[in-house]
Amino acid sequence: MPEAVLHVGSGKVRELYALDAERLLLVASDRISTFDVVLPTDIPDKGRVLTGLSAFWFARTGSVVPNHLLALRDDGRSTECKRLTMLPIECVVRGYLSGSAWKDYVTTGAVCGHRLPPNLVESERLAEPIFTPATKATAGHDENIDRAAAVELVGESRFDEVERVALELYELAAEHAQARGIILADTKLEFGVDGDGRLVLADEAFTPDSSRFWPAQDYEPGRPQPSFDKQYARDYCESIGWDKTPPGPELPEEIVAGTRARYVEAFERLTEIAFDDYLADPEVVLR
Ligand code: Q0Z
Repeated sequence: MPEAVLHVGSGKVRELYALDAERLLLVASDRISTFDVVLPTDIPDKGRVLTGLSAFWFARTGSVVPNHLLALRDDGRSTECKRLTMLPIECVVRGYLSGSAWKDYVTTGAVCGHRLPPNLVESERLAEPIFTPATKATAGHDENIDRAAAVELVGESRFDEVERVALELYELAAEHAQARGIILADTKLEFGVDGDGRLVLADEAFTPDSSRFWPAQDYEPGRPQPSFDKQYARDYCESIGWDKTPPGPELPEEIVAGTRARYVEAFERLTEIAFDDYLADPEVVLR
């Protein structure tokens, strides 16, 4: 637990605290959610893997856009962040047709106003990545919105800026991941604005909780893809006939170990840093 600080928010698997007027502390837990339900069993070090990956990406994208990272704490799961005014949209970039985009495409032939070619199949790679913003739902799921709706929320010039920056960040990360056997199918980025009106990348970036990570060797368009990190847990939950309503099932130890190993494998493949080296000194991801 952090020092005496105000708890200012909870995500499903993360907590946010106020350090002072300018700084927040973002703490990633070891909780895992699947089928939108947080399971009662933790995955040891999951929060450290996600925190380390996010910091790794912040350190490598600073030339594209500034980010909120101020410091990485020794526990490996807490980051001190610059406090921003967050934009009221989720900035999603998709290189592959999956999830809600696949559903929208089947129904309408378009995703967030991007009309796509006919006869695409589920999980197909898109000719060009697309920016597909969504509203931030306080309850239930985010809703995909088109350019006009997003411009209503952030203004035209800010929209054009976040679209350009989000696409550039995705291309950089997806190319890095592809070269290491991981398809970054899509990603959700969050941006804020600092006191000088500058756009700043915030929250977490290019983690398996904010992105779809697919093992490249198993990629086969025309069906949903296995998740790099959560597939063992999902398969287990389905194998026991869980109806996907809360509470979720406890995970047996072999499923926990297999899932932890996949998170660590994603970290090591993407960063080329041994996870034990990260545990010994989290700042290795910043160098
Ligand atoms: C992020 C969230 C939660 C984790 C607010 N740098 C920032 N400045 C201002 N606000 C935020 C950030 Cl990151 C901010 N969230 C989402 C909630 C745990 C992230 F409970 N909310």
